[in-house]
Amino acid sequence: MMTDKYYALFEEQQKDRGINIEKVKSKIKQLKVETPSWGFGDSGTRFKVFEQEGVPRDPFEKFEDAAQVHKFTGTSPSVAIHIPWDKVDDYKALKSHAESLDLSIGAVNPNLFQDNDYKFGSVTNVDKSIRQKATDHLLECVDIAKEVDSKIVSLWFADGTNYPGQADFRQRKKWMQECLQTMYDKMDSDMRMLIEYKFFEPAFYHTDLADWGMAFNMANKLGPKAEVLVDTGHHPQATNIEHIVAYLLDEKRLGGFHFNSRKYADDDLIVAAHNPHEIYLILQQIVAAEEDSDQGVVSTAGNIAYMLDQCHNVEPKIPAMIRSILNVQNLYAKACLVNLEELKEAQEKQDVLRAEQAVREAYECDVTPLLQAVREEMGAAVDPMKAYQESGYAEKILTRGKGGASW
Ligand code: PSV
Ligand code: MN
Ligand code: MN
Repeated sequence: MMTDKYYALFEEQQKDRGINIEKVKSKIKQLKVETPSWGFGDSGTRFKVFEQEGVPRDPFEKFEDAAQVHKFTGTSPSVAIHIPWDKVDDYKALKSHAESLDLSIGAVNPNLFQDNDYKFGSVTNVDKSIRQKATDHLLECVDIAKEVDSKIVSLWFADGTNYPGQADFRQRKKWMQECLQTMYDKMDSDMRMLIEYKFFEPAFYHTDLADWGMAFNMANKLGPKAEVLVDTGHHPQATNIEHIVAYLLDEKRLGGFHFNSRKYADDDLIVAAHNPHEIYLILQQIVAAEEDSDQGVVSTAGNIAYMLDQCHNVEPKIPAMIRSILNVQNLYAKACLVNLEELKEAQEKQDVLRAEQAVREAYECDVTPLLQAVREEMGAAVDPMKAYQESGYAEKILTRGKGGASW
């Protein structure tokens, strides 16, 4: 088989570079990336939601579509849910449905932004009864997580203001902490609260958790069950995200990722479509942390919840998810090919060019034969995109018609 010929050559080249290829293969097999239920439904911009044919009509069908992504990639065994978008009468039934499809329910995401009451904030609202309503929803999500055996509740807040003087920053900070503490106290000891930050939108003057430092500080104040979630689309242009990632790893407070790509703002596009090198450098920091001498850093890196947070507005959703998973896997594989000893040596000698070369060289490797071999060994499709496209599933779901679930 052609694949074998190319793989044999690849293996030889990597051995010559001092790479332990069996270790790399086992790391790639362990990489799992969660898909978001909302990425399978119809979505759009504030200008228009374009309805696609065959979109899932309820949470159960979203899981059926997500199962296709996992079936062909072998790399996305869990699905994040968003409440109330995925509200069902019987969460145990949703859990069994997921399991029957070889999936599990991943992070539970509360929604504190789509209710009229939240016009001026949720957990930061000046009105105590609205803060209480927001807290009750957070507690409801902890209960749902317990019911479906999910260990993660993932928080993103739209809270913020549009004008100077609109609200009291310090007061809002205290209210947010108070609400989150109530939620934190209700979580089991093995549960995790992931705190996401974003510097703008929908609020344009200030947001209450504007950056990683604020999320990190909040997590620290709450306790060890709280960690930071890095959404790759939530930074000002030119932010060095890999540095933030390394810092949070070292502080043992990096909980997870929302992967997506963007060109201008929080565009929620297919991860690595625009920024493959940025995602690579982030993953490279993680791979390096996996080899740290501090076991705390190693276990933080090993517990990262990798998730996609994307909306597919004009492209078909299932293949867009497959593409995204493959992109992350591809860049993670490249990151595993950095010769860390060589890099360390170059850093110690302050050899700038050799250090940069060590990081760049791995990025430039074509990992196609490696990934094909890994997929074959995992029992996944060697070419997941092609296999999905030939499976007939896309045609089958057209009977659902238009007007499926939307966010
Ligand atoms: C809004 O910015 C957002 O994209 C956040 O990234 C959340 O994680 C996501 O929506 C789901 O609520
Ligand atoms: Mn996000
Ligand atoms: Mn976002």
